[in-house]
Amino acid sequence: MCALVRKTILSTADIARLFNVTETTVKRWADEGTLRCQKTPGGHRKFEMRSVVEFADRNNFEPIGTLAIPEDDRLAQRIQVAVLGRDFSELVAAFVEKVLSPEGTDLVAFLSYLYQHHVALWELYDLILAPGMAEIGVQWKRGEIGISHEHRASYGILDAIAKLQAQVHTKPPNGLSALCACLGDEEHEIGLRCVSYLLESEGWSTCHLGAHVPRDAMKSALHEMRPTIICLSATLQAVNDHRREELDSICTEAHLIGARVFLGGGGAGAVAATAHGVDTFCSTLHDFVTALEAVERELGPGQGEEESRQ
Ligand code: B12
Repeated sequence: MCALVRKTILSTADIARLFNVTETTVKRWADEGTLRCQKTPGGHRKFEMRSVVEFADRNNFEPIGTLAIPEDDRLAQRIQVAVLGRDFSELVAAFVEKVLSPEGTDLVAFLSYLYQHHVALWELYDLILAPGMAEIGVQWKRGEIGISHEHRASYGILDAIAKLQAQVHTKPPNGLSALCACLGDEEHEIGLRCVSYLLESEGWSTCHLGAHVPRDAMKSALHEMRPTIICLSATLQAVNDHRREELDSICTEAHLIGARVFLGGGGAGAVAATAHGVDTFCSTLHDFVTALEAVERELGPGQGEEESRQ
């Protein structure tokens, strides 16, 4: 088993290193009950990563130290150095290695480690998952890996980001909502999943419809939910009449109920050239976060207070 998996359960020394405090302080936190722990039969305190994250959030503590990784784990050491230097190309290489490893079991621990060490959610998605999967696509095209590897990687990632989400810090609900779906016959759904999870972490409520949503189902979901925005993901660059017509009809329907349409993904640029109803194009989640902040400023919970002050 890889060291990063073992580190999901942390020791007193790990926590002390992580928050740059003494072990006595950590023991006090644990004994006071502010930091949840379990005791081994030998009396040693053990901490679950999740409790540590909750504790850090609750108390506004920045994990400024790093977790120790046993020296015999070459990949783990590379990751630790890369995280410290924010060397994303090295992290992408480590990600690809992990995703393609036959065990493939420690992806959650890897992502969780990065998240704990100040790699923001959008950075994880934009700067690691997207280029990592593009690299996997290249390896597949060159015949270096088989289709089973690509499928295993896709489902491994979907599973890992779902599990990571349980550890992600979520802002308080902002009263805004988003409907997320892939455009047309698009099967590439990982990017859309990233979009939904990011929205949730930003305090939005989401309805994730995924891929292959029949047009009628989309329409009824729109009317039922009346979301603030609709997020559509397009990866394929092909722009055919069917795709264009589908996009136009979603935009018309969305505007009828006052929802704004966001379109993103690798194929969004190609679709953009012919789409007229799309309100916002975002090729990255970094841009998406900025666009969401603008919507929140305009329609979010603080908006009324702002107006009454003026
Ligand atoms: C995994 C994969 C698959 C998997 C998808 C599994 C799944 N459950 O999603 C499977 C095997 C099903 C698949 C099928 C196909 N694939 Co494919 N696939 C890929 C691969 C390797 C990775 C895509 C991925 O998941 N990336 C990870 C995510 C995180 O990145 P992302 O999608 O870019 O999303 C990011 C941004 O774009 C953005 N984003 C995405 N959506 C949105 C939406 C909004 C609103 C916002 C704000 C942002 C946003 O946020 C994300 C984070 O940065 C790519 C290679 C590549 N270069 O991307 C090929 C690739 C996309 N596939 C390709 C092709 C051709 C196909 C097939 C046609 C193959 C075939 N002959 O059957 C089919 C198409 C099926 C269909 N109808 O859609 C081509 C597309 C070529 C093109 N330009 O049109 C690529 C580029 C491979 C290549 N180089 O040829 N594929």
